[in-house]
Amino acid sequence: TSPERTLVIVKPDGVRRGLTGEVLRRIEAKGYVLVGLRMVEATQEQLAAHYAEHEGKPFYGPLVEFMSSGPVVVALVEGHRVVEGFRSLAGSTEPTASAPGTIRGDLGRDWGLKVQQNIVHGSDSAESAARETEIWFGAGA
Ligand code: DAT
Ligand code: MG
Repeated sequence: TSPERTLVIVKPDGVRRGLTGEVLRRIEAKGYVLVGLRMVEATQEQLAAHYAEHEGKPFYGPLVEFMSSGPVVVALVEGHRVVEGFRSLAGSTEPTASAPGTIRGDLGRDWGLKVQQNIVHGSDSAESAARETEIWFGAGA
C-alpha cells in the first residue's frame, strides 16, 4: 500500500508570525516527507468546502474570515500513520490547553478573539485528507 498522506495548512497567523519554517521543520524532523507545498490566498469556495463540517456553528463566519486574512501555506505530507502523527505534533484545538512540546502548545496562545488562532490545520482522517487534497492541490495530486 502507498504511504498515508495528510493535508497540513499553516494558517494566516502562523504565516504572519513567521512560523512557516518552524512548522515545516517539525514535520521533517519527525521523519515525515513533504510531497507538495504551496502558498495561496484561500478563496471563499475553497474555505467553504474545507470547513463544510462547521457550517452553521457560531465560529464558522469568523473562522472563514480569519482564514481569508492573509496567505496560507498548504503542505501535503506523507508517512506511515501521518494523519494521527501530525495531529499529535499539532496538539489540541485550543492552544492554551495544548500540551507543551506541540506546535500549538509551544507557539500558540489565546488572543481573546472569536476563533482559536491555532497556527495549523491537519486532516482528521485519511478520508478528510483525500478530500482536502483535492480542494487545495486539485484532482490527481
Ligand atoms: P481542529 O483544527 O483541531 O481539527 P476543528 O476541526 O474542530 O479543530 O475546528 C476547526 C477550526 O475552527 C479550529 O482549528 C479553530 C476553530 N474552532 C473550532 N472550535 C472552536 C470554538 N469552539 N471556538 C472558536 N473557534 C473554534
Ligand atoms: Mg478539524
